[in-house]
Amino acid sequence: MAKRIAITLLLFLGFTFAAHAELRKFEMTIEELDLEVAPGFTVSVWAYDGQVPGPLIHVKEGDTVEVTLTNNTTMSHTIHWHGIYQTKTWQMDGVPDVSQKAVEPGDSFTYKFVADKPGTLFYHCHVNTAEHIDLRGMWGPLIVDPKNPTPLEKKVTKDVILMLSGWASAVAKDYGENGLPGREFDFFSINGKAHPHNQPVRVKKGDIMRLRLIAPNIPVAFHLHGHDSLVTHKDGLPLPKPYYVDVLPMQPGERYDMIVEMNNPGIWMAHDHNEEHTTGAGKEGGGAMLVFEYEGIEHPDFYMWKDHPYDPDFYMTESLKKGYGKHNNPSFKAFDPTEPRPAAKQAAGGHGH
Ligand SMILES: [Cu+2]
Repeated sequence: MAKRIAITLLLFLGFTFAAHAELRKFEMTIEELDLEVAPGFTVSVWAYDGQVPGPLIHVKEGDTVEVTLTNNTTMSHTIHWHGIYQTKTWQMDGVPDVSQKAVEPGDSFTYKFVADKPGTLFYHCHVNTAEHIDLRGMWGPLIVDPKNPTPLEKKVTKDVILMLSGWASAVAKDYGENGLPGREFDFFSINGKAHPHNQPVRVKKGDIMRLRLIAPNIPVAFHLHGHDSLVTHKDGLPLPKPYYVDVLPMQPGERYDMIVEMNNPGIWMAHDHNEEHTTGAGKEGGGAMLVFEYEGIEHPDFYMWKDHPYDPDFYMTESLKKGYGKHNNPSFKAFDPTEPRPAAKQAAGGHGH
């Protein structure tokens, strides 16, 4: 009798858990394409789903994630799910010759694991990382919503993902050999585009904005003008004592969540305070920078983005609202250099400032 009750209880618990956790099944490819980081500067990339950053993967803590990766490039690759514990699934950790054989050109591999760590995670290739991460844009965001969000997280009205990275123009077109010798970062970007080729973030007074900062390959000193930011999470984990900053130092691979009360209407710069990261080919005014524009503030004539066409999903804000799934983003599309550029792509890339 006791045994039967125990089994019934186990079945009930199992059902209850299953009712909340879902299987999230995706297909993903890797494509050999060119990415326009800045006008006139393109990089040969291995792009997850043909885009840099790779597609947003947004799931809930406890979900099972199944991704079938197909390698359409000339080199071998993997996906490492950075931050996931992979309890009893270490073979899904994406490290070539350690947890799996790399996925060869033309081959596929299916990753399946439980999203057992909540927060701002990311994924990246783990083959020859000094080239595949550093030079070829093989990274994308993995956002795992916690089962139990903090009270502050529940107040967020505007969610923004910023992936800050460097690029090496000297070896931009040379696949192989990890870009050595000659790899030196001289272009910098947020979400794959150098300022002012990227986008502003539009906010309104009263917004509670969360910045999810991800630094795939450069150290960062992120500075938002006019506001203090409350650092709430480090590498996905809630901090026991959140703290305020106006400059946030980060090392490659790190993620931080900052929550900012948007209480100071204006047009505000935000940038990497490593000054070389605000340059492109040695010229200042480019790189890992962006602007936060408050609704209702008139744009002065001198404002560089006065008539900038606005893309509300450039920082994945709209995609994050769409619910769980894999979200591709046309703004991050890389292109086939042997084919004519589609007109839409040229229009999106050709805005003035
Ligand atoms: Cu790779």
